[in-house]
Amino acid sequence: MIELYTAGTPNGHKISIALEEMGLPYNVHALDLSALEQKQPEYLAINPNGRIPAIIDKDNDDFVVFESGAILLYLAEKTGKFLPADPKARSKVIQWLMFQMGGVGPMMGQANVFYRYFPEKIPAAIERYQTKADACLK
Ligand SMILES: N[C@@H](CCC(=O)N[C@@H](CS)C(=O)NCC(=O)O)C(=O)O
Repeated sequence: MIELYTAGTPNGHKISIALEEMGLPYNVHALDLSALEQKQPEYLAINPNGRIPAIIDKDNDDFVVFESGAILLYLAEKTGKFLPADPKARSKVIQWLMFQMGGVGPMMGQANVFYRYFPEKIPAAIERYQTKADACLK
């Protein structure tokens, strides 16, 4: 059984979708990010970066994985799904994963923060990250 520590955000959804598509059973531990449950010592023992998502694989010596890209790779290796053995096909999957993890994800995250949550409205920051996120997707 996989224990999934998550919240209703894009990085959380990535892992829920993967677990569903792979047909793996899992228990959800929903963290309240606004209550900073992700920064509590019990959770930092699972993910020292204090962010969701993270998993514990109870069927593999309680192995812990954090970082959504690392979790996707781990689950793909575990199930033999979505990560081909052929080097070229495997490389293509990893290229798109790196594209999402290193480009689209962080830029959209910053765009969201500056557009929705940051206490001040800073037009230059909003413009910069919206443009960067858009550029990643064009
Ligand atoms: N690179 C990390 C990013 C994780 C991340 O930013 N998670 C957000 C939710 S999508 C979070 O936990 N935010 C709460 C916080 O930063 O305290 C991953 O891909 O897992």
